[in-house]
Amino acid sequence: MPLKWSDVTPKPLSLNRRQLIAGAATLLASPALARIEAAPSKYSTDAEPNSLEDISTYNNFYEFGTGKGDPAAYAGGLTVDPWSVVIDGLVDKPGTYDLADVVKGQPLEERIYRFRCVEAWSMVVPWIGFQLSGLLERVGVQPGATFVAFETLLRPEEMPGQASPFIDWPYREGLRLDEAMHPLTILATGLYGEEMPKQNGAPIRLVVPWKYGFKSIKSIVRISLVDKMPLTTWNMLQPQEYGFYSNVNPKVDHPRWSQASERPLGGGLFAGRQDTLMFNGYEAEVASMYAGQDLAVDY
Ligand SMILES: Nc1nc2c(c(=O)[nH]1)N[C@H]1C(S)=C(S)[C@@H](COP(=O)(O)O)O[C@H]1N2
Ligand SMILES: [Mo]
Repeated sequence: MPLKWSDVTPKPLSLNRRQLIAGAATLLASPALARIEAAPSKYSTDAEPNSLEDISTYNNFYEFGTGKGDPAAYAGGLTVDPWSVVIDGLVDKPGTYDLADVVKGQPLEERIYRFRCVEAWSMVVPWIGFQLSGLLERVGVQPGATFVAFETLLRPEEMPGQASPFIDWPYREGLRLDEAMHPLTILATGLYGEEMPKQNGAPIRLVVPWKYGFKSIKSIVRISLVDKMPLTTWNMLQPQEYGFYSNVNPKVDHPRWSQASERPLGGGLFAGRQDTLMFNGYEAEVASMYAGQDLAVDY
């Protein structure tokens, strides 16, 4: 019987949740992006989730700066309602969809996933979301499509980090179609039973738990079905360091550091490192997709 988030919620959460709700002026007017009663999923890990404090104050979201505290400090000014997502390319029903329309009819679940950043820290997050496959089926993927490309919002007025030319904005990511259709791949609209904190990628972000964190693109405004491997932000910046696949793999080191172990966040001063698991612990579910590929080459 998997633990529910409410059973394991650490103390500091109650305060933070109240602050979040108080700050979420859009909560009442917007569609039900997160529900406390979202069904728990059989895909959840039984690891104990990190606190909301950890999850929402130590972030990578370069649109708001490169410091781990920058997203929590500066994402508050991001307008997430109204929000629309362009779905285009090789689909039967291309269009500009209102967020409510993207979410409509997709069964929201709570999915507790371990999240492993390429920088060798990890945390466990109780996401609220739905399978990307459900949305792709609804818009109708055409036979020629082989990859899915994603883009984040480009809005320098609200995203101060976009003033930096270091990244060729907007942030982009991609998945092979079979990866996108995998039941572990979700679009998340919340966490800890509430709407997504802006610093975590409100109002809708990808979560791909067997890949390094940077594949899980935040604040998505475009999903394109394409027939070629798309450009991705970190691969464009440092192709020798960040490949297209970026599957969590303790046996394939980053050129500048080992990927064999990780530091779980929030474990306190005396928490040790732990071994990183192949595919971040999701090997039984996903390894077959890479049969016949050399994962040291396709990193
Ligand atoms: N648009 C966008 N998405 C992004 C990033 C980013 O800088 N911009 N950072 C990525 C990286 S490196 C990580 S580790 C995760 C962090 O997600 P979290 O802050 O919710 O833990 O988001 C990923 N998605
Ligand atoms: Mo990351």
